[in-house]
Amino acid sequence: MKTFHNPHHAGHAGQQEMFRGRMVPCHEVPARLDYVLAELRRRPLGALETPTVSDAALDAAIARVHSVRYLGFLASAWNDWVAMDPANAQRDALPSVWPLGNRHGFRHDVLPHNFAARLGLFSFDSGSPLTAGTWAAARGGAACALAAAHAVAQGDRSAFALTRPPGHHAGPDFLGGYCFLNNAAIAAQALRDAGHAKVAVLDVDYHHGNGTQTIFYERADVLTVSIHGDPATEYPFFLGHADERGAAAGEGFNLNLPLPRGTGFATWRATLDTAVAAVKDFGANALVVPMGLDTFEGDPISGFTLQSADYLAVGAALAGAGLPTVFTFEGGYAVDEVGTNAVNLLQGFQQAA
Ligand code: OKP
Ligand code: ZN
Repeated sequence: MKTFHNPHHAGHAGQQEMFRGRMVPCHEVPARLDYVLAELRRRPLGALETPTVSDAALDAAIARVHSVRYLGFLASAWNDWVAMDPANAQRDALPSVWPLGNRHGFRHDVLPHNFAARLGLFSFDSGSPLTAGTWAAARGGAACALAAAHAVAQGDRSAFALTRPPGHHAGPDFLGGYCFLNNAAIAAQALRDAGHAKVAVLDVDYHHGNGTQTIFYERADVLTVSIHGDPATEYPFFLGHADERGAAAGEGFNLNLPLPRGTGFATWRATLDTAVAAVKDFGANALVVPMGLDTFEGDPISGFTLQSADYLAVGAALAGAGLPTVFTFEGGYAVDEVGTNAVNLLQGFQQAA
């Protein structure tokens, strides 16, 4: 399989995230991607490329998933942050005030002039620093997702969008969970637009893909499935329960498979079989896999206990869906092992496909 990697990723390098009342070093660091790329050079699965999609095609693909007002905010966010105070050029932008949801009377329709207020309007946590290179990195990642979708639409069995920051927590008009643009959703929509009538998204990251679920929640043409830590105890907490089945035309086209913290591979693997069966029952023509490796036992912020060798079997099980497949790189914070685990999964897929 071809890998499209993001040459702008390292420009997104947050210094710190807010965690339980103090600032801690970011888990989502540039080295994560470098380790995966190094492992792909050691154990090649196919060509390593950077995306060559046009700016116009990229803007159009991003706008299929995200709102105009959110994209306008993101494109000028760093400049607006520095314009607040020149000293901000040395600091990441993090939100500190939010309008909460629709039960609280706060208005979401009026765009505040104050940048800190706008940052709060368009975000849901204080763990996702926005830095000087964030927009270029996120846009470069969307280009990887679009290029991978194009490769698969043109007949490749699979393709890998190797990028950071990750994407699956980003919604139509919000950032959070280290995510700014939803790469998996952009790939899924691009596959739809290339003529695949039914696209499934099977999210195997430890954390529920709330952004992807929300983007497609009322649609019957994109099935979203996610296996993740139970939101009763695990981030992102406020979405990802089993009773969320989709709404309106999308009723029945969302499947959440939450598992308790501490779950090991036997149970996780059986749950993956349930997820793959749902993708097959749906009659998908193409598959997108938001590929988080934070289900690994050694992950510092997660709670499942998969071992490195298990990822070979994960990839083989995903190949069992028998579908053209785009992988997007999501979580995985045990940096030393993330390259091995990612390439194990992709190699397991490729050998079984
Ligand atoms: C992004 B992805 C846990 C803090 C949680 C956010 C986690 C975002 C994960 N101690 N902070 O899904 O891997
Ligand atoms: Zn995750």
